[in-house]
Amino acid sequence: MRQQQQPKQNSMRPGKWYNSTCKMCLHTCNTRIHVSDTGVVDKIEGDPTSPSNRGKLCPKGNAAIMRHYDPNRFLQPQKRTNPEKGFGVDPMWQPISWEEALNTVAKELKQTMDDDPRKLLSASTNFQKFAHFAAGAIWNSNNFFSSVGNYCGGGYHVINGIIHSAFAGVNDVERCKLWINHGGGDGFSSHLHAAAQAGRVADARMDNGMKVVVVEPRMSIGAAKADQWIPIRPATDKQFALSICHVLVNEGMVDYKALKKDTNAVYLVGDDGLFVRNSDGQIYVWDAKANQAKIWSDESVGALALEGHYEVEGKKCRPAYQAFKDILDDCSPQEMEKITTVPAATVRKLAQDMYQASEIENNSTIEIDGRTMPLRPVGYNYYRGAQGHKTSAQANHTYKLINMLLGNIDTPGGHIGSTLNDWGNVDNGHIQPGENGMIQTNPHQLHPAAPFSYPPNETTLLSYFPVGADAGHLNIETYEKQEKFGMDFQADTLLLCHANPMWNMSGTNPRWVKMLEDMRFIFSIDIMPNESNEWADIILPCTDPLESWNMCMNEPPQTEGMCLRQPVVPPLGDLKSEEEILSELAERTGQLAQWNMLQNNIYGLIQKPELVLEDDVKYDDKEIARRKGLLWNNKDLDWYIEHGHSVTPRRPDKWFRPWEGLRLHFYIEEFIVERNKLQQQMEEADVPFRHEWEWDDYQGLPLPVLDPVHQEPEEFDLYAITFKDIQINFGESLTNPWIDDIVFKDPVHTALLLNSKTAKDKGLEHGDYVSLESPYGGSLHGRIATSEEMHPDTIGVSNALSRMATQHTGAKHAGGRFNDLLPTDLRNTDAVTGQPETVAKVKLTKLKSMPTPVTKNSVFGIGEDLQ
Ligand SMILES: Nc1nc2c(c(=O)[nH]1)N[C@H]1C(S)=C(S)[C@@H](COP(=O)(O)OP(=O)(O)OC[C@H]3O[C@@H](n4cnc5c(=O)[nH]c(N)nc54)[C@H](O)[C@@H]3O)O[C@H]1N2
Ligand SMILES: Nc1nc2c(c(=O)[nH]1)N[C@H]1C(S)=C(S)[C@@H](COP(=O)(O)OP(=O)(O)OC[C@H]3O[C@@H](n4cnc5c(=O)[nH]c(N)nc54)[C@H](O)[C@@H]3O)O[C@H]1N2
Ligand code: SF4
Ligand SMILES: [Mo]
Repeated sequence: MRQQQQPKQNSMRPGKWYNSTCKMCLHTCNTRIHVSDTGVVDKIEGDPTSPSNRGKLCPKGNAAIMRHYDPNRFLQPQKRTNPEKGFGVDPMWQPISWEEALNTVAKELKQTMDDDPRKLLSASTNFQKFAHFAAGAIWNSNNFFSSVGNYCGGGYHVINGIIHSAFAGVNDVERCKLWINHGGGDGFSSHLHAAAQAGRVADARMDNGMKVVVVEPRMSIGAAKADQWIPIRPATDKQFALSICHVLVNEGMVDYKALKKDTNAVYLVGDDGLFVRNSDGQIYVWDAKANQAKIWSDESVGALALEGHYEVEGKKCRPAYQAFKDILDDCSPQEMEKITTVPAATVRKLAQDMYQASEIENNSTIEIDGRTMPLRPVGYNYYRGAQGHKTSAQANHTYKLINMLLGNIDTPGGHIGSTLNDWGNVDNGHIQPGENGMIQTNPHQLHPAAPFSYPPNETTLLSYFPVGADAGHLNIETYEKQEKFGMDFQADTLLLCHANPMWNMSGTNPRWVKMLEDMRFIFSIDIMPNESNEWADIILPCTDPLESWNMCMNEPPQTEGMCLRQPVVPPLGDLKSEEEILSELAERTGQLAQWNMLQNNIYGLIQKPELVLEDDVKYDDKEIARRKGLLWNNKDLDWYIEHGHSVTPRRPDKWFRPWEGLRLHFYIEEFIVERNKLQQQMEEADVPFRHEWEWDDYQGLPLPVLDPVHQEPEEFDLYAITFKDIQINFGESLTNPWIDDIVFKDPVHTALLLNSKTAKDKGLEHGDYVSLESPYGGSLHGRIATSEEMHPDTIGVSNALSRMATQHTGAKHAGGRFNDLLPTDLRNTDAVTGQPETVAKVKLTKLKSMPTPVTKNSVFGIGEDLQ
């Protein structure tokens, strides 16, 4: 690794540095914050002692100063005095005391709880305070009202949890030689600790000659810097990955040894999709030497068969690998090219490059910490763009299968599981043994499963996704179609805490507006106005990250350890921390013991009796932070204040092959088992929508079936995609002047991106005004920027063009909200995981001029930067 640089002290007055942790995205880069002797925060730098971000921050990290001093921040509790609610309607906030604010909210919460707790919807989504995700559960509600974690990772987290009991996946950058980024910005612009990974990837390319290949419809930052950009038609990612598998399998470019030893690819699967078992429940494999079936653990097996068709216990069966090979017969690169538009030769070459880089042929090994392991320096990395589609479970499974065929899962150089936070304790591993020699699957990374119920208890239909999580967008479906879904209650209370569901969820704005209009009571715990809390009846203003305590660690790649956040300046107003507010509300409603129990369990404090929160004490942010630090490494706050963090390189035993001796799930039998169970439950309860449930989404191995987004009427001939970028944190950072300064000068973020030839074919020119309409009633408009750097079937809509908030004077409105274009129906929802489709089919119409702005904040003029 290159030499670490010291932070530079530009334009700062004399003052003091504090150790802290960034919170401009959900990750946890270590920072140093400088406060002048006059009490002004005038610099934020990366902490050079951090093995994670090594003294570096991304542009968002530095811009935290501007968020802190944002004149729009909420500085005291407020109540709405305008009874009328609506998009663009001034709530006429009036300052009130904390007593009045807390009592009002507590009274309403109590009423809802006594009436029917299911009527409370909760959008509480602070990843750095994971217990707050369960805020609704303080008042016994299981109804989650957000697409956080689901829009991006509905399928991703489930499959990571099933395959290697992990939350995310990341390539081993220190040893990787060929890094594939498929629909994700890792190492360049987004995903895991972007500021930390950008430096590591750059080092790996300079120092180790690592090559990068990017597969996506848009020339992203990563694609522009990569050795190869493979433009792909949106939402055909699964088919692309299956064609890679086809080449690897049919050309014998496979780590057979790893498949036989480390996976269940040798287990025999029957035509019913279940493994063939003996009367003791033990699974059979085929011994090709003895030419007979044996139990998986039988030491006399001479040669494990990966291929062939057999009959065992009266059932026709084949090894899981053979079942996959049979599926791949229909997935040749030539066939898949018709769908993906990626030339067959490109696929073949990439598969060959990956195999060569994998060092399977040389049987390469490496010794780390006295442990000899295979070395597989190639990783197939992917995220939201590749996985955010209807058959998401199958898509994610395919990407894992590529990695499994190359024998690189959790293996040095390869594709490694990254955990969320190891349940707060450095000694926790994340792997448990499961049945029949396999690892225990762990699909519920975001939300525990809910027991089956009809009528449904959850507005997200949570209990209909036994391996999935909260499908936030379904809130609107179950609200609008109560009869169809058999809903016997209607939500009327909304808790917003660090949340912006009105920006983040799919479905047209008027639909969500109608739902919010029907709410009896809405309250928000936030630092500033956004699309959602402008509907609130009460605002409970909280301290921001420069004014509060926390101790956190969020899916760090390569490292582990707790990161301290401490107040560096006093609160700008009459503010309380989120912890204080939630504890006050819990106490006033008689739920304090419940809240402390949730925090004990979710943060893992129950692992050390001395750290367990007591039932009847209100804990503030400082005390929770202190206990989280003690849980990790027995260090108290004074130690953390001095050191800033306990981040170290990740312990190799947790990082590499922590499941050694167990088998990974090449074949996911659990999907078939859960599908059968759910089918039976729905049948017995006579659930009316069971015939609409997409049972075919459940597959033990992925199929090349097309997602419904490709079957929209022909006039919708373009695929609209959205994207983040290194300087953007969703929509939220787009009220920050430093961020705006770099975003709104860039055509990538101010225009709708269209391929030059496509534009010409449609009679359009660079800078023309256009509208986009989706088959689901949503539309947006803007000016196009033409470029060779877009797939010809794609139109790109940056997150910068999606703000609608009217109560924040800095929110710049463009021509709509991308998510208005997206469907919310069951047809476009993965029936396994609840993942919604995040690509929209649209038709494009040329406009004579830009429509009249709908609000005073509209910035349609931003397109002028194109000229
Ligand atoms: N800078 C930054 N980093 C972040 C965040 C942030 O807001 N900003 N948020 C964090 C969070 S919560 C998440 S979930 C992650 C998300 O991290 P990513 O998944 O890396 O981010 P996205 O921009 O959502 O999607 C990645 C890419 O997919 C492309 N894409 C869109 N549709 C398709 C498609 O159909 N196929 C393919 N192949 N590509 C497509 C987009 O052009 C985009 O470049 O990032 C985390 N890190
Ligand atoms: N069009 C489009 N839609 C998307 C995405 C996309 O890229 N494009 N990304 C999807 C993904 S990956 C995700 S995870 C979601 C994210 O969806 P969002 O809910 O928008 O996530 P955040 O930007 O984290 O912001 C939530 C709100 O928290 C508030 N906030 C910020 N800091 C604090 C704080 O310290 N305390 C409190 N109490 N509040 C604070 C801000 O008002 C902010 O608006 O959106 C999803 N939806
Ligand atoms: S990657 Fe996230 S945590 Fe790191 S500096 Fe950027 S915004 Fe902050
Ligand atoms: Mo996300």
